[in-house]
Amino acid sequence: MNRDGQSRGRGGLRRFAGALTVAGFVASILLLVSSCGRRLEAERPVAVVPCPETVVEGEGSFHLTERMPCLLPDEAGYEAVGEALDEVLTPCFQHPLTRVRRLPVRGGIRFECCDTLADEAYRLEVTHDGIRILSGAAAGAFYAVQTLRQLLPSGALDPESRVRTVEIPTVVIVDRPAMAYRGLMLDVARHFFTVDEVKRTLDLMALHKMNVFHWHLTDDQGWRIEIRRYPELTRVGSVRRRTLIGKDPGGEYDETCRYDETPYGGYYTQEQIREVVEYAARRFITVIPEIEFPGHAVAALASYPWLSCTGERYEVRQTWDIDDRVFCPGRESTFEFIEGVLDEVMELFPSEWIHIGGDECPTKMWAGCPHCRERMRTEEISDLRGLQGYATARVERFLQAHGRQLIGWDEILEGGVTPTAVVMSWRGTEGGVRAARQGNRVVMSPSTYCYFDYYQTEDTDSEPLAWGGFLPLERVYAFDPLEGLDAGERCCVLGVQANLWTEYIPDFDQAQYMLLPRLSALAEVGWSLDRKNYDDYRRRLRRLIRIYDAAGYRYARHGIDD
Ligand code: TNX
Repeated sequence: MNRDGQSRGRGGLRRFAGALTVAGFVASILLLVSSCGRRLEAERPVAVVPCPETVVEGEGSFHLTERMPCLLPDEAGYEAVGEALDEVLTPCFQHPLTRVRRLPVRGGIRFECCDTLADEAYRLEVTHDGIRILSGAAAGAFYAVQTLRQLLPSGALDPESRVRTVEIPTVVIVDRPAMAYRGLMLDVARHFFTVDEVKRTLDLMALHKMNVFHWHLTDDQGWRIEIRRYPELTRVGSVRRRTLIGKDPGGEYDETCRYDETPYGGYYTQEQIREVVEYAARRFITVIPEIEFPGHAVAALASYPWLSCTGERYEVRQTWDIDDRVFCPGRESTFEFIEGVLDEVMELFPSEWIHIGGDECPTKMWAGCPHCRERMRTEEISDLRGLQGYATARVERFLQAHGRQLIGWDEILEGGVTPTAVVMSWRGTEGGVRAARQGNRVVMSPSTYCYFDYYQTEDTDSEPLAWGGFLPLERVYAFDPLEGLDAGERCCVLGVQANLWTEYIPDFDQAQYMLLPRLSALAEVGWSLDRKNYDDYRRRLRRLIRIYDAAGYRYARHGIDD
């Protein structure tokens, strides 16, 4: 280049630059043509998160081309499987595969129902001749598609890729979840997330083969679900006048506390709720709504003052710690209210389970309330905590009369619960262990392993402000939800759940950062409990983040790089 350059005069340089432009033009045409016909090579070894039950790799690969067809059974739910496949392959081919009623001998993707597999189980066979997916029901096929997504070469994940052929390593994967309940809770009360953001959260869950979205819809700081019979809940209860800036000191507030003086609010209309439930169903995710009762109630009390013991007019809460102002279980009107709310909730959510919260409910207001005293007398309740047990049992009877089951945080155990209630254990696993011992069904969600509002690193100065705590990736991964239980009691543990409380998570960018990659570790606890291995997981995780990158998800690097 030097020698050529020296022999050139100014005209030569111009000619050279011109030639470069022409060469650049030709090169880009060539690149375009070649990328259209481009074949992306298979990447090995196969790396799937959460870890499949067995993976047997073959030699060579299957060349999936954009012209190959796909065959889906007519059984219920497979339409959604087809949509999921389209979502996975459209980025690379720019169009979905053609659906056919019969497949040629070679090539293409064939889905089949298989009676001997459980609903969520699947067998994915990639041979030189094609892809065959067997599953107990559509859910299993959906999970096979999520696995297939992770078998694609990196280039195929890029929505700009435009390729004709992708190589997929030949492999036989037999897979099924270790646990039936693989959940994520999102708190939309402390900070609100739009329908679109909620849908993106559901996408994240689907990628990780998670199947229960627990939607925390009400709390002291905001009521986020439209209830037609009680319009003030959203007119008044969905907006707080201002929000605390920085960390909540707890206890008394003084002039050192600063507030963002802009009103903050948001809620979902019933139509939007239906849209989310439908979107989740197409990803084989059940949505469990949570309506907090009898604590975490200030937004409801601000909307209808007659729901509290004193009838005072409150403001929607602007700070974060536990509040004494709770529903009055002494008054009949409180039960009429909660049943009216749950009537509409049950219409919107087909989920068998309805979450009624039950956590952190101080009894201070009840102590001085004549209605509560009267209730204790007539119901022969000896202590104030018994009032919560009474209120919970009443709501449970109401839900059961409508064919639903009550689920609540582990505090519901203190009031004495019926054997049919499902207990969500958050204060360690002890509540869950106790519940399982007495035969209640349990979801394990202890703060020590499942609270994704906690810091991911000890170097908190370099992190966005968080609740506190320390929950690194490795610790999430180490969680054993069955520890300390015998075989009989283990059957009561339905699964695990990650919780994203959002006091200090103001936007969806940060929500993703707190969720990822820890969600993948918890997904592996739920799906692959019997086959966990942290080093192997980290190797596979490094491949999974290609998908995070391609999808534009924001994620933390802690645990990935170090
Ligand atoms: C406890 S866990 C709560 C939430 C907070 C969370 C913060 C539970 C049932 N209640 O109200 O947001 O801690 O980590």
